[in-house]
Amino acid sequence: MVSVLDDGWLGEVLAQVAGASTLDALHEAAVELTGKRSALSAARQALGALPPDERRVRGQQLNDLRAQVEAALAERRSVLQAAQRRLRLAADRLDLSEVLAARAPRGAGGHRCVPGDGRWGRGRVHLVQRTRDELEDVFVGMGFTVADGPEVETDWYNFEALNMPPAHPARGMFDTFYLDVEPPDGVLLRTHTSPVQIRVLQRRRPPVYAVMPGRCFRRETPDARHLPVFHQVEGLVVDEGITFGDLAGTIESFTAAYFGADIDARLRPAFFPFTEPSAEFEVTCTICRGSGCRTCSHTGWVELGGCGMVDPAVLVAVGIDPERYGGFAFGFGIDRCTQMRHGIADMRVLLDNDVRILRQG
Ligand code: FA5
Repeated sequence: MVSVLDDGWLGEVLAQVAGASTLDALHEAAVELTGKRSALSAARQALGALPPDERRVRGQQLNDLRAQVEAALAERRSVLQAAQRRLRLAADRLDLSEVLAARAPRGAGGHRCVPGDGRWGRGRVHLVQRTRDELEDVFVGMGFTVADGPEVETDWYNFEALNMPPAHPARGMFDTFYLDVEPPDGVLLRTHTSPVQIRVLQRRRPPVYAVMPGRCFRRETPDARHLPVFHQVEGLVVDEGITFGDLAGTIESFTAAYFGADIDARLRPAFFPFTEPSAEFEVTCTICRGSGCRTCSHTGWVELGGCGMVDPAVLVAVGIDPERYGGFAFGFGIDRCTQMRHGIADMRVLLDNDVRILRQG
């Protein structure tokens, strides 16, 4: 090999670096070219024997050479690392269509059903998601817009702005998951979609006609009609001259559009701190057709949601003049709607991953 300070040395070294085809080979080249036993290090050690002037000039040349070699090594390293990352990503790629094809059941004639032949798909929309989409369509058809809000909420949005100050007894209606962050008990998983009413009213001025679907969380033991994680669709109308008749008419139109005309629905007086007057909205239990069963706790009716006229205190909390504007709000359980529409006796099956449920999506 030529000596470090010969003309051809740097060219040879750069070619060696460029020729390293793996990170291991590059590491070996780096040790050989810049390590303690390298020609560069030997040349630096030999500087001591030179007269001071010559030592300074040679020293500077050696520094420049080392810098160029190290830069070439670094550049080659990043090229090889990028190539290695690409290979790893390609190797880790999941081909889900193959998995589905391999697991596809055999059709009546013994042949494998293939994705896309109508008997086996690449995945389905879950029934609850489908219900959510259908409910959105119904309300969009009635002139509502769709909005959403965060699942992690502050106490103010979930309770206070909805007329439930700390220690208000109505908070007991909502068994809440609090998050362990500051301030204590100040951040929670929303227990209903009603806080999105507040967020919408902070963003928009009346007239407001909006629905707000989303996931909610409550510390509840699952049973035939309850899950700890479930979905609601909130509705909010704020405009001039809104009456309870508008609320009742909206719910009636929604029931007819979503469940069909032959299901009975009724409003029963109820209490919510953020609406006055308030009502619960129920439909005939579709499992027993009203005769009474375990699903409806033998009442013949299943509650789908709560509703009422927006309490003036809520409008004041977001700076809207309650003398001029009024409105109504409602919150339905999407899982409950799914349950009643599809005759599901126990809501827990929606979480079971039973293919008989999943295939209906
Ligand atoms: C509320 O959550 C109120 N925010 C509704 C409301 C909105 C009233 C606007 C007035 C104005 P409630 O806790 O009753 O109300 O729940 C409403 C619906 O959500 C219930 O009727 C039910 O359909 C559904 N729901 C409530 N908890 C669960 C649960 N654990 N599992 C499944 N669905 C549930």
